[in-house]
Amino acid sequence: MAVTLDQHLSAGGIEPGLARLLAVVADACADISALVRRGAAGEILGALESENVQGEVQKKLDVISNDLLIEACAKAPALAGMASEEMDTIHPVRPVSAEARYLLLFDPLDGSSNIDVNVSIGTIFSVLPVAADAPREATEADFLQPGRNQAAAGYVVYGPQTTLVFTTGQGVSAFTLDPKTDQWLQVTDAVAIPRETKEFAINASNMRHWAPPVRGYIEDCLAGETGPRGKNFNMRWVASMVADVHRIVMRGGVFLYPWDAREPNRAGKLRLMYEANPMAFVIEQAGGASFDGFGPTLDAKPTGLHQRVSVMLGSAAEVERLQALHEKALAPA
Ligand code: AHM
Ligand code: MG
Repeated sequence: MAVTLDQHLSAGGIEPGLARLLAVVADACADISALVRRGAAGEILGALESENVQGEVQKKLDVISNDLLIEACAKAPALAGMASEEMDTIHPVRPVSAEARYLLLFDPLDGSSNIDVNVSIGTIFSVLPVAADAPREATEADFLQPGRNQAAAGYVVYGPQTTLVFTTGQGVSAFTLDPKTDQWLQVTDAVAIPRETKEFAINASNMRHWAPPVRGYIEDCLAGETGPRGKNFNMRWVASMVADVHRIVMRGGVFLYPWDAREPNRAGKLRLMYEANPMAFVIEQAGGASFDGFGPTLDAKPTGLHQRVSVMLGSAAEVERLQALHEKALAPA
């Protein structure tokens, strides 16, 4: 018999307040999964077709998922506040106290441009600790902690199966949602990303805008077995970070959404606090690595809730190679 998420969370080893919070997040994601599937059956996609404005309906589902998470997670006694891709400012829940000692950040529906074409999408979440000498409301400054501080992080991919993957800093566990019983059943509690890979994920349509180290890295991969890498590479790009990262978590690979010259003042497309950091925590805990163009993603010092960042993560050997190429480019001639 497979271990259920409830059994896993109550087995000890995870602080009880955090365990309860993770259970609540998982329940909310099970509800989002049901909502996503109803969309595929016509209720949500139908509205999209009638309006013919993809952005509006995607936004509608983004907002519904956001509201669902906000309402469900507020019930977790250990939660002092939330922040989301869908909200400009933070959402305090209850005063920070010895009990209410966590903050939750999430992207409620990542890859939402894929909903109307029935391609995998997901939810990404990050849990940070917070403390106070006397009860007080959480502030935005409380959220601006390096990813290294995360108490837990993970994602749910709404694909052919709904799968939850998370870490509390003691390795990575994966659970699949059984649609017959609505229970999360453990797939593994020892996710391990192979160090070596022959697969990369990047939106190659941006190639002409990439910085030299990224361009050089991909050119070497594309050169195949007669090139400097001496092996042929495969490429995948789902355009849902959750789906691309999940593939890497399961079989290795490297994911890149780097800075590019389209908008030189923008650090990247993806967000540090609720996309890059939680994924970097999962990837590192599974034996992979993550790099933001300067150093490990988890060491970046955040300056804003919605700040963007360059993302390179996955199999350690590839991330180390990318880091070396960046260091070489910066080195004095
Ligand atoms: P979103 O949070 O608005 O859904 O955007 C993030 C998504 C990622 O899931 C994905 O990796 C990326 O955007 C795809 O971007 P592009 O369409 O430029 O390839
Ligand atoms: Mg997103």
